[in-house]
Amino acid sequence: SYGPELPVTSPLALGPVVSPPHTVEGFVKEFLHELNYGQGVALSRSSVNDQYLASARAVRSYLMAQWLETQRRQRETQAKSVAYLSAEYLLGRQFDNALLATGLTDTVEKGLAACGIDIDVVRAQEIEPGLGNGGLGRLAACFVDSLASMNVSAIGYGIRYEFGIFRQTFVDGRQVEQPDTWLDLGSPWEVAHPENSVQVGFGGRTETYTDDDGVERTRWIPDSNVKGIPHNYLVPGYQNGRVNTLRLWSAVATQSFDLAIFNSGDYTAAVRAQTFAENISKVLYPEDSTPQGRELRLQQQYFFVACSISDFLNYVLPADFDITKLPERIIFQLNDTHPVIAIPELMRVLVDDRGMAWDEAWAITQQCFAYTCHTLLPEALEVWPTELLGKLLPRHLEIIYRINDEFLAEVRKTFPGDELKARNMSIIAEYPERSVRMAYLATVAGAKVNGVAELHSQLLRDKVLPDFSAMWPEKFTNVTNGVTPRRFIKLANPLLSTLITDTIGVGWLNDLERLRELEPYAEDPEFRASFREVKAANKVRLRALLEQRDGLVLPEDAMLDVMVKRLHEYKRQLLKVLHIVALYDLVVSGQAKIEDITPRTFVFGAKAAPGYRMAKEIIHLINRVAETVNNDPRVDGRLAVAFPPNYNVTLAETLIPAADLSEQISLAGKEASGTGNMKFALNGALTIGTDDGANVEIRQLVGDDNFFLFGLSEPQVEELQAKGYRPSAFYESNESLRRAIDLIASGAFTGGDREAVGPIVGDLLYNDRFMVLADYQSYIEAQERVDERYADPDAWSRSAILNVARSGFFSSDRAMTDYMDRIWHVSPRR
Ligand code: GL4
Repeated sequence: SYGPELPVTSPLALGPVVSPPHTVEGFVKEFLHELNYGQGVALSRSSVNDQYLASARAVRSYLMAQWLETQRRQRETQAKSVAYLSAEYLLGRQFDNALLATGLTDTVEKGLAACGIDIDVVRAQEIEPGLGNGGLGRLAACFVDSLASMNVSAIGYGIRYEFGIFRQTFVDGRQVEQPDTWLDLGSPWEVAHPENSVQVGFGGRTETYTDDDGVERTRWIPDSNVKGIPHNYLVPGYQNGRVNTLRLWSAVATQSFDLAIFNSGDYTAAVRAQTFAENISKVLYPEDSTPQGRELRLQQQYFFVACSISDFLNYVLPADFDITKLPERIIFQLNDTHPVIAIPELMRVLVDDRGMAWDEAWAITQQCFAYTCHTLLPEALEVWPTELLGKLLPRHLEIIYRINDEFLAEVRKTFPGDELKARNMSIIAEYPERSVRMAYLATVAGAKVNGVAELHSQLLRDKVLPDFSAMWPEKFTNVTNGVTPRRFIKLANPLLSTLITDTIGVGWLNDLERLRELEPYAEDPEFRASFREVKAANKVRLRALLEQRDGLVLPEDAMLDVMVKRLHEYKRQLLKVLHIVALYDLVVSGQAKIEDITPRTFVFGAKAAPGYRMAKEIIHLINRVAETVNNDPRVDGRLAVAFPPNYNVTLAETLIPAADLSEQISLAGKEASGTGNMKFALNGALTIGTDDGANVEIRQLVGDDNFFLFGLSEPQVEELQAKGYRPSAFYESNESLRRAIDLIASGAFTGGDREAVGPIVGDLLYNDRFMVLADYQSYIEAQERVDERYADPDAWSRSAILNVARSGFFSSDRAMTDYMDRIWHVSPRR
């Protein structure tokens, strides 16, 4: 099992493992030890990287004792645990988070200073582990943080991608992807345990045989195997002594597999086998919400869930555990459909490997899984062709068929004579090709199914899984997403955190509803002034960062209007572009005097999936608009557009606290929740947004006066769609919109090149799947209300403060409480 339990005869084992002393001297000693004996360098000769690695390892050593103790207690109590299964964890930098959790920030700063080292230089050396695409992966990271901070027994399982989300660069305004070599300079936060590797099979065939008791059984004979090596990441709770585990798997070739080929003399084939194995954890698929259905992706999914289930059953549970009691010890939470193949895998293990009867195994499996759906976009709902699945995982396909047969029998009993219903609900789709609907499989097997915001859960029930919710209404529930206040308030916004603590005292960081106590201060001129000072200082900090990071020089004293998220048509970055172009047009056509325009700096951050053509065109257009607007003397710097490349968690932590306005402008019904929207509100930005995802709940909580709502509602979207949506009608009838589109189409931003903008303009006018043009006028009017409010600094500050005070609900601690109550039925440890 994990953790070095020394033999009792060792003098070192006589006491529990203890942390180094929490003193500057204690840290310095540990740091120098790591530097000298870990890195093998003297302080005087050490590089910044040496110093970073040694600091990180020194800090990690403070967590180790708590980690070992957490596991010891867990073995002792055998409490029910949560296993979060997620193909993505977008962790962000670890160093400051570990310092915060251990309360060592000042100690380490002083200790490093005593060694002549600036902690900021060390901090900047860390490359964040970008093992996720966007919201879904970041949510997983927030959840594991909250579980540890709330003292819940939990383990995160995922994949240790050798290359995380690509590094985005711009060449002539176009996105160019670079590999994310995050492991190159060392990875001090992980502990690998190759000796605890797990073997995972692929391919081959199944056969039936009669066992010693005369029972007919099935076994799977894979034709290849790979080995999963666990890498433990420590997940510290916020100053509570608990350290949970995030276990990420990397794939390597198995020896037996190599040897057979080596012995046959085919050296190159042996190397190919090695490559096959290592490819599995090589790279994160860079698509958010639009999976490509590639074979390697299914291999990744099966690889990590098979490793994780084996790990839990064989290492985490005691050797003598009564497997029929499994639901008392574990709930596997499926983060979207990516890990859903875990369902037939657990069935296979129980029935084939452990000899359990099918019905009993199925009853257990149904209690051990719950499924979270994170998107409604039809193109994002994973389906796997049975041909592919059967080739890669023949036994699992058989199991899925049997699950489906028994399920359809139940459907026919529930809806007698309704064969169409049975066909619609079948886990197996017949068109356009025979395939497995992973969301249906998860719904059939899962104890609970949840969406990630009220509206989304409602639409999930009504639009995506209506027959299932009719059959099992009690299976469906909602848990609105949340974000960790440790990273996204305390670490990201230390000045605001200090102001809050000075005002309402300590304790709010793990009881975020306490931000309510700030409400009366929204009326206090002195507090408002302090609040504005914080915002101004955060803007200064952002300016410095963007100048140093990207050579971007932002104007001073402008409203900071921010849209950061993945580039996707449904999120409607184009609507934001149209607003900017319309303002620009007002100025350059002389319709408005530049002095009458509210100075605004627009900031974009967005990566496009490398194969998503339209998204990449939009990135190019944004960069071209930025170039034109920023360099036009008529604009005089009062409007500016900044698009720093490679938006990631680290940049978010500086960007969000500086924002005045948060752009959450997806077409209603398309953004499942959003979590950036929550981070902005908690950091005192006002939202301009549609009635979509968690925006709905943000608006309800902060109040209509403190939120700029615009656009069609979801039912109105449906209605317009049904009536037949003609974007060109909006173009023709709206002068400002027409001028903006014409200006883009004329090549004004692309050096006269009209072809460069052809695909975008054509799509807007003749397709516009996400109704940008339909919402344009409403958006512009909402932006005018933004300008009005901004012109009154006291009114603006009041609204911003109320956003902070009323957004405590969006702590991921609250989300975890909801999961515990509604889905997991576990409680925090004392
Ligand atoms: C997403 C949703 O698009 C996003 O709205 C949501 O906040 C997030 C976490 O629930 O999940 N779904 C996928 S796929 N990627 C996401 O970011």
